[in-house]
Amino acid sequence: MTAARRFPDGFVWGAATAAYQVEGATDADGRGPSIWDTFARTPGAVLGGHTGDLGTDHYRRFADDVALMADLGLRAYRFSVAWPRVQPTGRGPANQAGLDFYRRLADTLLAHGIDPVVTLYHWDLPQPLEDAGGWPARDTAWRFADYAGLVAGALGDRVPLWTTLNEPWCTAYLGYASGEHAPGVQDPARALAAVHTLNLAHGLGARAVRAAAGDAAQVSITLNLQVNRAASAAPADVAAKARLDRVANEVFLGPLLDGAYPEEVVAETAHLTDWSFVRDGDLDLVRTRLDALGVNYYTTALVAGVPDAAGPVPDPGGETGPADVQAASPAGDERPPANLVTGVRWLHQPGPRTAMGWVVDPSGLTELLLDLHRRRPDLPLWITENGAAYPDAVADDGRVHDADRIAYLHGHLDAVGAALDAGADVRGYLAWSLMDNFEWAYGYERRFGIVHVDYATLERTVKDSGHWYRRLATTGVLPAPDDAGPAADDAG
Ligand code: GBH
Repeated sequence: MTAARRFPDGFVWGAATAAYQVEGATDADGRGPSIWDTFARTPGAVLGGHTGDLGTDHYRRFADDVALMADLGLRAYRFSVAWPRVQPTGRGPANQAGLDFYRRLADTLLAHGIDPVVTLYHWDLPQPLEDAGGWPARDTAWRFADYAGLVAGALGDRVPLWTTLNEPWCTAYLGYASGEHAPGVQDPARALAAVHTLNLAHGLGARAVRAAAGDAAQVSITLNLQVNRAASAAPADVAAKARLDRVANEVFLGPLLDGAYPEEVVAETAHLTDWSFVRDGDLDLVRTRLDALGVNYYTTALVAGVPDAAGPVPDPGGETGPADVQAASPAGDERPPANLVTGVRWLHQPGPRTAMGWVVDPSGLTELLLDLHRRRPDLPLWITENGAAYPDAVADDGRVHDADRIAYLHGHLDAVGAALDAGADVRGYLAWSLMDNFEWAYGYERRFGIVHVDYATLERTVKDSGHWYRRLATTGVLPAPDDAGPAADDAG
């Protein structure tokens, strides 16, 4: 038996949620409508016609939920602030009742020794701002900065780590290109304009947070960086991976870290847009001190080139990928919205999958963390989301035996440990999710929680993975996957 993996002292263990996925109470205390309220009501948009109207009722049950977090030994809770609670129309003065909720939540967390990690935007744009053009419209970046300043003014003394945006890739590409997410637009040119507005919003929002909360405020952004792998060393496959990396990852990392968009991406998306939405001085607005980078990680992708679609791509070696990865992808493999990148084919990856159809591949997490560390050795990294959906159910013994989730978490935490061993500066790990919740286009049909929610009664039941995670959080030592020991946890 190998020695158990011990995480560094001070490594922060926590869990994450997002406002629209858990809060419910969508009409309470002056909240305005968001694009997700509208989208969820669009027939066919969300599996089962589900909405976030009730969520997990976290808005009303937050005190019990915080007590549960404390019982799980968590030291950080990543939640998002619903913009339409703070500014019901997306502009103008703050709705005090909306801010008060987050102040109560933050105070309750702090009273339990749990740090609030606040995400300012996790996809719930006020509907009136969408009506005014949404994320493709430049003005939305300045609206976001105003909103960020209001929240930071109210919570600045209580929040050790701010995140401006959660996964702008999803906002831009799922919201405005594929239309799988709110507002359900299918227009890749507008999606690329949204990318730029989101980058501006980050830069302006980070400055607004520091202006309101003090320059010492720690500000981050959370990205879902794709780990794309080329199917072979053939130039066509390597080039396809590079094109995909640029349009998915570098359009965010480039401006944020290096103050520039990757040059090639303009030519590679010339069939969609001329990028005239980038104006002189914009990149200076985007780039600002980044105190940490949030990494959300779920899976990897395997890609090959399609020479015809991208024009003639020389392939001197004539090498192709192994036969077993040439089969067509089944649904569930990582796929960008149509049209954004040409000449890329997604290949089927063998191996276990979660209920989302995403292949389980922890090695990509080590790789990603080390790539980021090498690129910016001084930039602290946080895992702001990692986790898996499985078809959980409460068993006859009253427990949820989610051994598959424990195995997923164990593998990925071991991968984080490997990155730490190799020098990556990872400060904390926030499991997605604290509890089952509204999984966007999949409604309540996919469960990511380490705590089970019975949607008929809203009763919370700590899953075996939650008990296992408590052992990790309270000892800092990675337990074996079969060491869930609820009995031991109950005793301790
Ligand atoms: C995160 O997004 C969100 O931040 C969170 O709110 C959400 O509940 C959680 O993850 C679970 O979904 O191209 O369909 O084959 C997830 C971002 C982007 C990760 C797409 C997986 C590949 C899936 N996802 N990606 S697909």
